[in-house]
Amino acid sequence: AEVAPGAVHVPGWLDLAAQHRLLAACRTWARPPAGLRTVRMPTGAQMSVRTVCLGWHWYPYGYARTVVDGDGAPVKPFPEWLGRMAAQAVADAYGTEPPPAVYGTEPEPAAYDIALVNFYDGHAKMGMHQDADEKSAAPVVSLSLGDSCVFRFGNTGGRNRPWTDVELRSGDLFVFGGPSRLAFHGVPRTRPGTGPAALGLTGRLNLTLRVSGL
Ligand code: MD3
Ligand code: FE
Repeated sequence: AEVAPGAVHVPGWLDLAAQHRLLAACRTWARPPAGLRTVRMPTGAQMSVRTVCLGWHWYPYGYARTVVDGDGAPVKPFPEWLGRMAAQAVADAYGTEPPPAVYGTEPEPAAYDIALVNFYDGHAKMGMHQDADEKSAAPVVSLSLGDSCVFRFGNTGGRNRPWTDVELRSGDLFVFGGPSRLAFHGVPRTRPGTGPAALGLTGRLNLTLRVSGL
């Protein structure tokens, strides 16, 4: 379903076996060095979500090759299979339509080279923000595992209304390209205990796959 121009939700894109494989990979990436960490904003506030990065390390606000705001270790590599998954996700979301025009130009096909894996416990949330630290307009690919959440998709003008609330469930794909690439968005709450019991995950994981343009 196209929620806004260039913002396409594909419920159940990953079957349970694929969710299991992706979760197993996330568990290995979460281990130190350069593992799961709590991000501290320049204001001093800590994010309630915990994050691990692949390919490039995101910190507020930029990308680095080492965990500059943590243990200093080199960021883990971005695996080729994850890049193929991102390209397939974009193709499946947009179908045979040409990719949406971005800021008045066509996006150049670029290789996905960043993953941000966010872990939400039952209390975690993410405030309304824009993802503007990438130097590429390529679509962002989002994959959800575990508990459902309320995903809030806003507008490009600011963090306030109008917005659309969408339920994201385990296995869902969401692709944000074209005019949606710079929309404000957030996660006001998760729904503890709603994930597939067979997955064996307490909480929620979200992977975003991105093109750094670096
Ligand atoms: C719209 N993650 O990592 S996924 C983030 O569920 C982030 O962890 C949320 O926002 C999460 O930055 C939301 C959906 C999402 C991700 C990236 C986007 C929506 C987006 C980038 C641009 C526009
Ligand atoms: Fe975001």
